[in-house]
Amino acid sequence: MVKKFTFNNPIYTGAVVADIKASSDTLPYFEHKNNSFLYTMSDTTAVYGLGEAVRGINKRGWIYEGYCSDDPCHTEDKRSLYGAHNFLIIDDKSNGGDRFGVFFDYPARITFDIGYTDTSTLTVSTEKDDIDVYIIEGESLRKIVKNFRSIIGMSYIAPKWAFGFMQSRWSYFTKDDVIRIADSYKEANIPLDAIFLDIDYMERYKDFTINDERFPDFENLVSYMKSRGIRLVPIIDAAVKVEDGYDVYEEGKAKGYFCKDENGDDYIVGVWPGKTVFPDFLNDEVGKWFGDKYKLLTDMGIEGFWNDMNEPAIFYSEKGVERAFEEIEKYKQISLDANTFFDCRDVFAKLSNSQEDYNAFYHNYNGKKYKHNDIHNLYGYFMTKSASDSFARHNPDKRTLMFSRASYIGAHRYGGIWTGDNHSWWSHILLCLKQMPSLNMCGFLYTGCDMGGFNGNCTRDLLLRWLSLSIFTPLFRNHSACGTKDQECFAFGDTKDFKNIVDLRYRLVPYIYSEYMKAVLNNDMYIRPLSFDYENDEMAKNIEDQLMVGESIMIAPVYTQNANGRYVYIPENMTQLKLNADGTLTQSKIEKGHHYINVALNEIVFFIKDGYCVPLCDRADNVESIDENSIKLYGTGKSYELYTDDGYTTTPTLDSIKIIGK
Ligand code: MIG
Repeated sequence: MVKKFTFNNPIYTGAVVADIKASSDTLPYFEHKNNSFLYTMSDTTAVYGLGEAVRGINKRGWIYEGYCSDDPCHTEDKRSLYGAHNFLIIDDKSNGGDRFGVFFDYPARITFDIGYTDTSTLTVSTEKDDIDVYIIEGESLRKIVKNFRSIIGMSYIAPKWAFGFMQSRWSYFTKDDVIRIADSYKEANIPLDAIFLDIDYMERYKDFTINDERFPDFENLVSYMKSRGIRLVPIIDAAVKVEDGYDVYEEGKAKGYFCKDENGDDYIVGVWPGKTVFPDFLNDEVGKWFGDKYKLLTDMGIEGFWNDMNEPAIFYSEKGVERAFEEIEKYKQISLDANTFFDCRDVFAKLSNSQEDYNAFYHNYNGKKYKHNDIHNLYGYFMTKSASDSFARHNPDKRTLMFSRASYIGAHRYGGIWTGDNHSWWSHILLCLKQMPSLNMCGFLYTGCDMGGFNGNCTRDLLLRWLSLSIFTPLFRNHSACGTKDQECFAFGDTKDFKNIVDLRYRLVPYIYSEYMKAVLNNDMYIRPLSFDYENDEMAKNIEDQLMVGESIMIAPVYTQNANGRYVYIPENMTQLKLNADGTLTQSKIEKGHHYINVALNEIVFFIKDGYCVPLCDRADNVESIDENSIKLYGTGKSYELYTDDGYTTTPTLDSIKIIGK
């Protein structure tokens, strides 16, 4: 089912956990020459995968990179975002052609030219020819994913409360802000499970510190909020502030735990705290040390974290700034024309996330020195691993929420991811929709986007429509950047419509959690493109704005401004479930074929496959207070296999499934 082909001396990434011997056969499907792998596609070949990337679910026609990048503008011209997810499925089966999965295990920059330079050629290239390539076969698209997932290990499991609604903002600056958010949701009677703390909860952006002035008696705040059923989730940034007297910095410096420049000095870069250093997460001892620091916060009652800036993001480096000033001097000597003016203007802009910097510091990984750029894509992954290993050491019986911005395949075992700094744009509802199934292929199941959009200003209609997708993603978080318009569900006047929709999410939590857990435990996909469920349906194959969610549901969110509804393709007879403006649900039959479905802003429509059921419970104020006895089954099936557990166990099994009948 899976074959491994090793070229020269690849760097070990830990992405694959199964013990697979390298095959002595020649690599099938591809022609291998000059650090490149070439595959010839037919006109009908579809190419799936690449996890968190822009553009279509079928990735054909563009050039992508596996290179973790802090890029806050997710437009179609981008080649990579925060994750490097080098898994593809090539499919031309329904036309009698090939079908196989392929994973390129390579921790540095890798390019996927998928019919961009030449329409019929897929070219995968790396700088060095040291790489492990895995070819994965399977009887169906879904089976190929399962076979791949079985070699990369089981996906991270979030605690059940993290399936509730979560509110974030950069930043809630004070304790009073946090309480105000909770009160406002309470007043609107909108359920809420968590409030996020962004970098301003810290003292001068120093990891593992708390600003006592703005968050006095933090531990009490944590337990007070928990008594109200709401968890606080603080952010942790990758870089550590350079500051005498700051224990994390001083300990790390004394022990030589930070990444070094070529002379062996700590490599200093600028991120939020100003001058910072990078903990060398790839070194086990450093990972353990940094991971143990999370205990400072878990000891105060914190049960979840998000890891940020771990591509790692670099605003500037000390050396880069020196070089830039020298360059600027040159411009002072000449009389600027248009071209030299733009060059001059860019001198500082070019400093951020520069290749010079990524080539200028080193890691100590498995006892060997590596230039950062040679293992670039492992950095965020090992930060997440260091946190997750620490949770397992200190809190082995309870899950801790962990999700990261940067990732590589392998990181899916240690945490979820969110898709980073999107915009409050209509097109970004659709971007999120397309990212979800591709991420599931690569093992990232606990995932979602910043609902409402991170950058830019959100409007009432946009947030309502965004909810119609996000209520189905495991990570269900509203987050927004500093300086943007308030984006909480109570920030747009009347809250009733938001309440009905968020209530529906809670009514769906038994289903969402159950389907997510089954997907994790079976190495399966929670969210799928239609083509994965209806392989022989030529129409379904190219539908990229509808998704399958779990075993029973198909969604078709409205994602365009001013629309009264949308066209939906129904691939087989289904039950249509509609959330009405008054919060009630209406069930009706809908036949296979094309339909225009009216969906007002304050309504949600989704579909249940024939012969299947969806369990819906009563609304609840938070996940913990969901009453499973209130579950009723919708759809034409007779029963539903409900997975249920205490929401915390770290040893879940499929034995926790009970069959509930109508
Ligand atoms: O340079 O911590 O993606 O979610 O709010 C921006 C501030 C740093 C980027 C994250 C975003 C977060 C923000 N961070």
